[in-house]
Amino acid sequence: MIKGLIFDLDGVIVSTDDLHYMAWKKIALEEGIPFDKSINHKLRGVSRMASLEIILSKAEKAYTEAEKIKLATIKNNYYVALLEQLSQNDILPQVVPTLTKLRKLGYKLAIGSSSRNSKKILTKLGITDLFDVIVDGNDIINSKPDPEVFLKAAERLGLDPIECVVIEDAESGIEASIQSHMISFGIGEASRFNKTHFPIKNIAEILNVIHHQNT
Ligand code: B16
Ligand code: MG
Repeated sequence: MIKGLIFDLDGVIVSTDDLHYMAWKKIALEEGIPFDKSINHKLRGVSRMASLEIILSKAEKAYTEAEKIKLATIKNNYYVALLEQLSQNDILPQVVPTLTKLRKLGYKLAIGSSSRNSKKILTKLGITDLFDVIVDGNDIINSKPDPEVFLKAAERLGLDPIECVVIEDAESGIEASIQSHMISFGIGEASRFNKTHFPIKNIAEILNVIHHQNT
C-alpha cells in the first residue's frame, strides 16, 4: 500500500537547471575551465561538491581542498543571488493541483533533494506547506545515487520505504530510489530510463497510477 510520495525538487517541482548553469559558467570562465550545457547536464541531482569535481576534471591545474571549498562557496553565492528571481510562476505545470489532491486523499508528501538550498527555493515558490517533511542536502552525508535522502524522508514520514514512491528527473535519483526499494516515477529525461518503474510526461499522471496500485 502506497502511503507516501517523495519528490525530488530540481527538475520535478521547479527547474533551476539554467540558474545552476549560469552560476557554474561564471566560475568556469573565471578559472578558464571548459564548461557547456552538456557538462551541466551531468550535474543534475549531483551534490554541489561532486558537481565541482566533475567541472574541475576538465581543468589543467590541480586544486587544493581549500580552493575547492572556496570555489563551491562562490558558486553558491552566485546561485543564491539568482534564486532571488524565483516566484510562484516558476513552479512546474500541474504541481500544485496534483500535490493538493494527493494531500486531500491522505497521502504524506516529502521533498528528497540533494540541494542545500531546498528550503529557500520552496519559500520563494510559496509551497513549503504542501510538504509534511523536507529532507535535503543539509540532512545527509551521502548524496544521490546513495539512498540516504529517500530513506531519511521515509523515516521522517513515519513510513516503511516500501510504502513510499519517488518522483525523480535524474539518473542519480532513479538509482537512489532503486537502492531505497521504492517505486519510481520518472519525469523528463528519467521517463526514458529502462530502470524507471513508471515513466510520466506530466506529474498529474501520478494520481491515476497511485489509485490503480492501491485498489
Ligand atoms: P545546491 P535535486 C540538485 O537538486 C540539483 O539537481 C543539482 O544540479 C545540484 O548540484 C544539487 O541539487 C545541489 O544543489 O548547490 O543548491 O546544494 O535535483 O536533488 O533536487
Ligand atoms: Mg532533480
